[in-house]
Amino acid sequence: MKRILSGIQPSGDVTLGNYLGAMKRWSTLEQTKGGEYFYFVPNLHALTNRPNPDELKQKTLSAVAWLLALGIDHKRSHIYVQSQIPQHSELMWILSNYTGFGELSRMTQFKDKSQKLGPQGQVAGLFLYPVLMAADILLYDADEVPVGQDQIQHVELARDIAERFNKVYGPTFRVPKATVQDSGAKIMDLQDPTKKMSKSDGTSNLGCIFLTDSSETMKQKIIRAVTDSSGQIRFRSGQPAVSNLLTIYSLLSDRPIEDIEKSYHDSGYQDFKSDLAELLIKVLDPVQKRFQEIMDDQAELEKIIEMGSDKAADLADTKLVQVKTTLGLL
Ligand code: AQP
Repeated sequence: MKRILSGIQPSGDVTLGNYLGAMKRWSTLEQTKGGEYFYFVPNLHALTNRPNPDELKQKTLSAVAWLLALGIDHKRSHIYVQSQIPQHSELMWILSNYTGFGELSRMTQFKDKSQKLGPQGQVAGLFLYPVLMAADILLYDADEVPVGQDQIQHVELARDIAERFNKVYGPTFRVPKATVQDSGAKIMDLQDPTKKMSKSDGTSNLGCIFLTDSSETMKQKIIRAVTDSSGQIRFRSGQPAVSNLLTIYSLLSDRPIEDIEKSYHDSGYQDFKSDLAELLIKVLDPVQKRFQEIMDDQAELEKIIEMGSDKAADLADTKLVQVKTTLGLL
């Protein structure tokens, strides 16, 4: 049976980019494809930012709650939290010996974040992040990893590591493949459409819509989103801001972009944005309500996490024992 695995980091509040670029598809996959599904919260990855402990705990619980609120069924998918399964870290150490320093230095996300954070933020964890991600994937023998565009390179590294290991020791890991959707794999910042919408940019960033934003805040962010100078509602490479808004509209409404372009052929940006804001609020309102209900019953939420983590830990343990035996580790 095909195994599908993906995760959402608790490095900030979940964004519209996370939702439209990756998470929306996860629940659809669960419903339409025959397979085994693994959705987890990689909270160890979030340590690269040295988060406040209370906030990290809260964001981890919220991330699981969003997975559930967005329609992932904990009875059909394994939902778990990375730090509860120590095998992730142990496999990471093993795999780090099959990963080149040069390979890690070339990771775009490492380069971008290093630049953004400056020397103080350039911790070894940031450098090794893709190896931990490879362990997250290879530990469960995932075949497919549905991600946004920014994570393709990391999944490809996991693939290279698996192939390298298998070549030396014989078939040990399934070789994973990143899958991305045709449209919306990179939702851009509403204030700077040359930049990816990112949760770690912080809640004060007007260019990033968080799923926790109030209807009024969402509306303001859409209305104040930058546009292009042509005044036309067209999807074109020279119009990154409007193209991004059209992509968001299309994903929220499940309508093709050309269809939306036709509907707004004679309209101005103001009408288009106002309709987009209304659509966004309509789509997210029921999800926000479900999220709140889940968060209000923390005992139940923790029970779901415990159950999911227990099951995932069994699978992880079997795999790690296999790897350790292969390597001659007692
Ligand atoms: N802007 C985006 N457009 C499309 N997809 C996106 N993803 C993230 N941002 C966008 C996808 O969402 C999934 C979960 O992301 P993650 O938690 O693994 O972290 P990330 O990729 O590093 O995304 P962020 O939100 O920008 O987090 P920070 O700020 O901490 O780096 C992934 O599949 C990702 O591709």
